[in-house]
Amino acid sequence: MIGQLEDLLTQLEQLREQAIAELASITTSAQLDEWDTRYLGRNRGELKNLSAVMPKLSKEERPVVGQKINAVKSTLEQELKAKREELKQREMLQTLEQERIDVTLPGRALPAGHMHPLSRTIQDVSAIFMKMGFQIVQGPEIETDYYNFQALNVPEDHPARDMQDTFWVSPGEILLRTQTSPMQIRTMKQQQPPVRVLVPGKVYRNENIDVSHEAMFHQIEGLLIDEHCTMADLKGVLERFAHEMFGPERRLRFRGSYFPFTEPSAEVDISCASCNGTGCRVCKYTGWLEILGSGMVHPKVLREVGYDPAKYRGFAFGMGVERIAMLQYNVNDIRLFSGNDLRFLRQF
Ligand code: 2NL
Repeated sequence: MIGQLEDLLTQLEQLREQAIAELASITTSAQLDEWDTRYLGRNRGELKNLSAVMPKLSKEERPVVGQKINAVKSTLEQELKAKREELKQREMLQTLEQERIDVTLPGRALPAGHMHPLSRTIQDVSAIFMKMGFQIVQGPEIETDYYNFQALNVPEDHPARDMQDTFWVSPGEILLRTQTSPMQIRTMKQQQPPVRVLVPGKVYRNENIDVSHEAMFHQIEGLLIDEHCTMADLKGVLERFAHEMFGPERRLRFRGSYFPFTEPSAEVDISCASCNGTGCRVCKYTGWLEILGSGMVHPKVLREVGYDPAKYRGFAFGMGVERIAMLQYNVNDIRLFSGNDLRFLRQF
């Protein structure tokens, strides 16, 4: 029996040496897992196999072999733990090496977009009037007949009220606003004078589409109400606007006109920038370009919003944003603004 015992102890010692020798050549976690199963595996591990003889040993032999098994097991477990740590460090270094980035490389530029030309024009016009104390307000595009027509003194038989010219949501009642003035009516009903507002926004008219007409376009309307407001104030404000917008050398011309909501009314032209007023193709040989419509707010409109026409006066004006942008950027077809052709848009 003694011979057998020594044999067993030698086998255990050899197992230890073999396992440690193999460990040295292991380079991956997967190989290490295999090693773990082969030597320390609870099911068919080499150490477990050698332990199987234990029940056959004598009472005296058992603790000797048991101690040796425990010693080998504990050594191998320690070695395993150390190797795991070593591999982890090595794999980390490898990852760091592989995923190395050059932080000094130039970045990839994201393609930057820019503002739509109509938004630019709205912003330019708004900035000029804001400097003169106007507040920018916006309102609903779906309106009632009352705010769009009745409150603005547009008579029952006015061509604008024709069922053909307006987009009705429910005929005679709800509509797509044909101008931004309904928002000015709402503003006046909400506050007492003085009022200085500028209302940019989309408006809708049932037009035959051509180079200068679209069914949806943009308008900017302005309104000022105060005591002692005269036509001279209207002219001064609009001249200041035209000079800031189109240049100080532009001259202005006020032509008598008619709108139901203003009295008197005037259309405003600026001298043509292409020919300086001498006549060319741009101004159709007139020397002048129409930029907006304007007038003194009709007393009926003032009374309708609850203002006393004997105490308060006001002026109002309206301009088509597309028309202004066409003059500003020399564009010859209104449809380009809503066409979203990038070859057009990228020019701005
Ligand atoms: C044009 C003419 C205009 C107005 C709009 C207005 C608004 C109120 C009262 C009185 Cl609340 N008037 N707006 C006045 C005159 C002309 O627009 O040709 N627009 C493109």
